[in-house]
Amino acid sequence: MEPVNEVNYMQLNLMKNNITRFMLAYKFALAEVETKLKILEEEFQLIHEYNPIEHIHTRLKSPESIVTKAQRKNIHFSLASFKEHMQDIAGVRINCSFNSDIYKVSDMIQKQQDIEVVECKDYIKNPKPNGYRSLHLILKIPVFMSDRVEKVFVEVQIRTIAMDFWASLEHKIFYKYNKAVPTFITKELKEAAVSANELDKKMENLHKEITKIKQNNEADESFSTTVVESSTDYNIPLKFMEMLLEENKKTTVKKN
Ligand code: 0O2
Repeated sequence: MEPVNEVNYMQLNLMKNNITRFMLAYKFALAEVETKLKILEEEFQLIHEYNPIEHIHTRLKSPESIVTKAQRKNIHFSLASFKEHMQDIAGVRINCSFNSDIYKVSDMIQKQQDIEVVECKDYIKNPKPNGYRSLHLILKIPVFMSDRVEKVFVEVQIRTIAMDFWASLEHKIFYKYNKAVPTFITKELKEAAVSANELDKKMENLHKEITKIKQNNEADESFSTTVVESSTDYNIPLKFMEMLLEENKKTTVKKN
């Protein structure tokens, strides 16, 4: 009996090591994507004085969820098969403030040369029948380890805060609910998704208007000059100075 137990123990240890190495590749891929996003965030902020990313959330699918999904999708039970057929073991969710930010962030990710974009599903242009809206990217990321380079899938979901609010609650409401959902509930849920979309549009319009106003103010301020008169500072905007120059020109012409 002794040797058999020993073999079982060794086999168990080997299996444990294999699972740990398998999961580590995804953990490292997530860390790589997170670092890439942080770099983009910081650089974009520096150049444009604006950050299109509100929040980044990463998650590693648990071994239990991997097994459940494999059973649900009829995926062969082996690590190699999970690696080939499961694209969301590593998942990143990016929340953006506005719709246009989603595409900016997606473009920045897709332009990275070491990232292979396997698939792009645009559920914003083509929402799911239940109202779900989000941009999904399936990426392949090279993970450099001590003895090998492994390319692993990472699923990136990019959406606005309003889309995320809807999706998180929808997920919570229907999680593990496999029975038929009453029609009035699906109808109301879809209406809620439409409202979230309206809110997104409204907030983005407000953002555009304020940006325009800010830019005009900045233009005025950047060319303004300060005049000190009787120890009081006056900020003279560019338009005011142009007007004075114009008046000055006219009076000079008249005199001549
Ligand atoms: P979980 O628990 O979030 O991981 P796949 O199931 O990934 O093999 P599919 O369904 O074609 O293939 O992929 P899709 O449509 O891109 O969906 C992948 C993930 O997007 C889901 O993962 C959800 O996280 C999210 N998602 C898709 N549709 C909906 C939806 O209607 N409502 C909500 N709340 N989330 C959605 P999982 O594994 O289904 O779930």
